[in-house]
Amino acid sequence: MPEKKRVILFTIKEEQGEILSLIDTIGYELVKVFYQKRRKPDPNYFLGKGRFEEVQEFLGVKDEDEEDKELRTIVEKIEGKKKEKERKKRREEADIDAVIVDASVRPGQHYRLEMGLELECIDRIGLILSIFKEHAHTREAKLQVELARLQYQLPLIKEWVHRGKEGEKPGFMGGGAYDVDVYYLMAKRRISRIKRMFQDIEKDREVKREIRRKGNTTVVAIAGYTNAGKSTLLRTLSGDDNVYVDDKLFATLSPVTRRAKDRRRPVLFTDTVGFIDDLPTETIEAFMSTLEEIFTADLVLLVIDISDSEDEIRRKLKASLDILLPDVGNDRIIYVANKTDTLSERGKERKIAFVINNIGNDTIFISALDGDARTRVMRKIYSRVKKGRNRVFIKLPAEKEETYRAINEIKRIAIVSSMDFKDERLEITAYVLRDKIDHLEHIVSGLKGEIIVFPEKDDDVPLYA
Ligand SMILES: Nc1nc2c(ncn2[C@@H]2O[C@H](COP(=O)(O)OP(=O)(O)OP(=O)(O)O)[C@@H](O)[C@H]2O)c(=O)[nH]1
Ligand SMILES: [Mg+2]
Repeated sequence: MPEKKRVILFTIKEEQGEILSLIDTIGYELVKVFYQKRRKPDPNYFLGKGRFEEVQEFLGVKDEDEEDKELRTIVEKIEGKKKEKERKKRREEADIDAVIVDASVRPGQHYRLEMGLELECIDRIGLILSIFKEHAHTREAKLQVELARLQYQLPLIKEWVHRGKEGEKPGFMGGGAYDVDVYYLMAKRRISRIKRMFQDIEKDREVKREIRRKGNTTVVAIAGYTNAGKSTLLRTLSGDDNVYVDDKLFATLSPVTRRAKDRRRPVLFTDTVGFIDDLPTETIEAFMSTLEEIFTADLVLLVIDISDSEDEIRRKLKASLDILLPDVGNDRIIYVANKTDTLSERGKERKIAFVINNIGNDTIFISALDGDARTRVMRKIYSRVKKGRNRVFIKLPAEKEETYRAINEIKRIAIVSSMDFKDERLEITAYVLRDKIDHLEHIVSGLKGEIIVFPEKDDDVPLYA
């Protein structure tokens, strides 16, 4: 666990639930919230100058203007001493370690906040990255987080290099073990090294993906905003209670893959890192190899927490689609409205209507805690998988050895839904992609079997009886 910091919060957002959850997740103690209603943050101090001075007062830190003022008379000098004493007392009482800012803070602002408040300044992304760091357990996740942190720090370090104030920063880089410019160069070198390592990891993944495809397994990624219930859904779909679930943000960092509970069903589910608003592209890029799992999946379950307010649902959906849609066609997304169990009888109808109007009538409604979710999700997956596939009925001579070799081949190019022996014949029902029909017919005729290809039908009957 990181040290339990005592923090104050700067925000201009009325909605504070998410930042409070982030602070709670990392385990900091929130002492006071400084909220100011304004459209845009102040370019210098984030909050307006007046409000900022109030904070300095609260913290008992010196106001620079006052410091510069020359105290002339004896009375002024005594007053000044008294004030300084009071400040010191306030500073000790408040005992604050850091200021959290619920926004992305620019390097200049970051510098001014740290200097003006004599505190470490942690903005929204910095906070998210600290949580990532705590939750990163695999080697890959650790590298990803390190890369994201370094990329995030670079412009901030640059600001310090620029201002030439090494060693004065209260929190940054844990007290300045290195010269700022040396650190800057080291960070740059480390970034390129990690990027190179990722290229190797990515190659390895590609090979694994290729193997899965050859095995004709449907790969379904579970994506969605953080805390939407993705891992809970993976538990239900796979029947594996060891999948880690937690009411914290970013409980899952590295992808986790499990087979569908019913082993006859060739479906693999991959749970992925959650999305969140306002992540800068460099941070998202650091997690690209994780996101690749989503982008290359056959289908994506986009999990939406519908216990949230309508505004929150809209905001989170937009954040999710901003990441997904450039790389995943909408036809590959299955929208899953989760946590229906949290809705009251009265609220339910309204929420369902809202989801249907805003997300689409193809959305499935589930509670990931309920076993019924599995049937619903599976049904939907199969109806999507069948799109673009034709049902075929095949009869093969059962006694031939070649038949058994052919079965493997058929499984590679089609989804087999049933296989039975009847009158010395093997009867197979399968779903095959249109462009693979010729190949299948070729295999069957080679064995002197029979094949019937049914026209494609868009029904919702589960593939497996
Ligand atoms: N009531 C209710 N709670 C749920 C449901 N699904 C998930 N939860 C709870 O929501 C919280 C988050 O669940 P997770 O499955 O860890 O969510 P996640 O999307 O994997 O979250 P991250 O990995 O942190 O991004 C946990 O406390 C779950 O128990 C649901 O259908 N109903
Ligand atoms: Mg999770």
